[in-house]
Amino acid sequence: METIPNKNPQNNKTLLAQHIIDGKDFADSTTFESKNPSNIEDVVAVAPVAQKNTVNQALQAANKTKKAWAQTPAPIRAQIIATLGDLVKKHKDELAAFMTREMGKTFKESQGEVQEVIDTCDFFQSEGRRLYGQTVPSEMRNKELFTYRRPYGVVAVITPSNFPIAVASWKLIPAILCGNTVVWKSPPEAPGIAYLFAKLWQQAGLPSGVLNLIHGDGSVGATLLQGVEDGSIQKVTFTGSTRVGKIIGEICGRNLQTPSLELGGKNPLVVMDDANLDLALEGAIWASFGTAGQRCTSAGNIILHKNIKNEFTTRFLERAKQIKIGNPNEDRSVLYGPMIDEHYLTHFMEHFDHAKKGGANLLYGKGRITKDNCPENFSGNPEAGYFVWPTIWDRVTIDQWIAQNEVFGPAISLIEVSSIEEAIDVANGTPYGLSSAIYTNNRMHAYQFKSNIQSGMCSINNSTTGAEAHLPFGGFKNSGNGTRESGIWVVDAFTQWQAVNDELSGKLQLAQMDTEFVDTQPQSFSLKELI
Ligand code: UN1
Repeated sequence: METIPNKNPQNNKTLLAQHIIDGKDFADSTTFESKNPSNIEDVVAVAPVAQKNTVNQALQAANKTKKAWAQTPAPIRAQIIATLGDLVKKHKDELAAFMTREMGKTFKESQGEVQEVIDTCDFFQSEGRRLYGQTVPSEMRNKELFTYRRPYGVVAVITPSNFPIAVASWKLIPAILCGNTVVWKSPPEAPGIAYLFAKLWQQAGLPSGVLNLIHGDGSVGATLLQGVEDGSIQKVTFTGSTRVGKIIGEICGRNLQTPSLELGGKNPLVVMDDANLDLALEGAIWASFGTAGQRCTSAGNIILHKNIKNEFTTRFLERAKQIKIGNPNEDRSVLYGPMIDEHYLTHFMEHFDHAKKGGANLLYGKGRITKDNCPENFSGNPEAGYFVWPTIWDRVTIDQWIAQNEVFGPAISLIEVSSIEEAIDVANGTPYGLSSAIYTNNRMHAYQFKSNIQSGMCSINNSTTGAEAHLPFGGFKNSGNGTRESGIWVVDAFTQWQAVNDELSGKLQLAQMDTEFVDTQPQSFSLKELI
């Protein structure tokens, strides 16, 4: 692997993260830098921007390989996933440290993310020995019926930077295990870790052309999606914004394809007056501010029963003031690090105006952290990266801008309600439906919440974040299009059912017409005569 000298203070190297096409590193005329968001002088990786011709070469490699890969027995395909899991385990801490450096989440969270990849490998290495179909009885004699899961062909994978390898692994591992080949466009803020992950796939013995990696921004994604129009892509899987998800849905829809879309969220966290408040506070702080709010499962609205609203607000504010923010590469005790990239920072800063115009009251938060605008226990140099204050909006109502829009940063709104029924209505009052949570010690409240909340994932006495890798992940309403990732459910996204009938009778037996049904003509028969 090539690295280039870097002038950054820690003397870290800069990784040359090329595309990988048909098993070979592949350069391009234009490149871009992936910078450490905690210290933007540190260039973590330099990556090429895929030109149209490069995208086409990646699609050609995936198309050339798809027949041979689909014919490779599933247990053999799965063996590569098992080896990949071993390799990722072996390099867990190196990958985690690199991830923290490239996109800014804490080291502990980066380790957790790498573990999510390992868990996904664990699950799918054995799925290669199942991928069950069914044997189904025929209505004819000497005829057999079967169902098989067949791969689609070439899958385009477009992934986000906030979970640069975990979310990618939710897509790549099952897609490849199911016998598809892939063109993966990495997120522009994390091409380095994507390249390292793709290298581990190569090391695990994945044949050339099965996984092709290209880099670039949304315009490269748009170029890639032209493959849906020209027939060189049979499936698209995307995690990102609802806005882009709708565009992808249109492209796929007019070509009669169903993409897998995991989109935005404005996740509600309800605290009832019968909750354990200590537990609720801990969960609320983590859900709102952990990962600097940059999870699609992060909490957006905290919905508080009026009887505990004041106490909760006071204690929540106290806790928020104590949060340690800073450079996670140098200090492993920070709760959260920087915004992933400059445009995440810009987007975060823009939310203040919208929220104020929408009528929300700013209880806490002072925007970007600088030398002169810095929380007391900040760790590191605030001006070296993209750090922001935790932000709390109070006296919010569900119709306000701040309650309706995903900020994708450490900003939370507090909404007061008077009953469980109102809490559920308010929780359901946004266009999204990804994740949700309720803190209560009343089993009936928990039951009412889980039965009526319009969200794909629901926590009881737990944070909105932290889904386990073998449960279905995905949302209701504008958070997705009904597809699910992870566990056994994702197999439906990457295989299509084929029904086979095998006629052994040596005759043409016409279904429905030559079937030897028992004569069921109504007879003049009355039960009465027997009684
Ligand atoms: C995401 O933010 O896109 O459930 C994924 C969670 C993580 C995955 C989040 N396991 O918070």
